[in-house]
Amino acid sequence: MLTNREATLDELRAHALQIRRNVWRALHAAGSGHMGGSLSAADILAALYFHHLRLRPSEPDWADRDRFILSKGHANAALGAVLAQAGFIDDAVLDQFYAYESLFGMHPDIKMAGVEMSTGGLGHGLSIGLGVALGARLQNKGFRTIVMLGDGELQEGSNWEAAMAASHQKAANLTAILDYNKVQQSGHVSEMLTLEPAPDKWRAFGWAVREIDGHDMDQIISALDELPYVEDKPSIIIAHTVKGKGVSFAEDTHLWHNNMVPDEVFEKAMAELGEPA
Ligand SMILES: Cc1ncc(C[n+]2csc(CCOP(=O)(O)OP(=O)(O)O)c2C)c(N)n1
Repeated sequence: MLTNREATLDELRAHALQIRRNVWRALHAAGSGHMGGSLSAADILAALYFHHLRLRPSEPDWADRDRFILSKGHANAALGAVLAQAGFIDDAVLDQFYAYESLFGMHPDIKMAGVEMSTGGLGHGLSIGLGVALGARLQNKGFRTIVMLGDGELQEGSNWEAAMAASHQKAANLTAILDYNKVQQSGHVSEMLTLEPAPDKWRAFGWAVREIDGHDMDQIISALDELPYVEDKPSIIIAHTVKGKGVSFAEDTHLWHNNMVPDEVFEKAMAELGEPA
């Protein structure tokens, strides 16, 4: 089983750094891609795949595995990176990002080992995750379902239908993680269509809410370990993050939501990130 509850915080931080490096590697190979939302999610993905999720990389379809759905599918470079680091796919696949006939595309493809759901059209992951969680209940299975959402993505009304239905169903085996990086494709969420007061909205929809710094590994681990927060409610971790985290020119701006990656940009990004210790 993959879950390694013995991984130290420093080891998890090193995994997160490696995810960020592999995101840039994949995007550089393709020439472009979504860096901002991939980098903001890296610490959470490291904690999920190297601490929390019960998975078997050699048996990706293991019936009792936990399910992780990347609803903000445009961050697939980060998902591919962590799947390679965890051993679901070959490391060499990272150099095939967005290549013709590659399963590692701009958005997740369910045909790739470790990918639970093809996503990319925003606003569907939470409904799908609720269905999976209810399926687990019907089958008396103990696996958990976790869905990662983007803040811009929450402008899709389907999320709120799923949120309502999940609390009505008392789906405590469903967790949402909001990668709350405050920036969407064309600007800051607060200027485009604010989500605030985000925690109050989720509470009003019947969810148990925890707010954390989504780059603080200690806080991420505690938030995951303490799930579910209330016995008969779905939980949401509102993770405050920085879009483009780790590379100064890409931080907190929509300009690096999705961009070209010529050699000089790649080299600058890798130099800023540095090598894992
Ligand atoms: C239904 C739908 N509309 C539009 C898009 C194009 N799109 C891709 S990413 C994105 C912005 C998403 O913003 P956010 O959820 O904040 O993502 P993050 O900042 O975490 O990358 C948009 C509009 C899409 N993928 N799906």
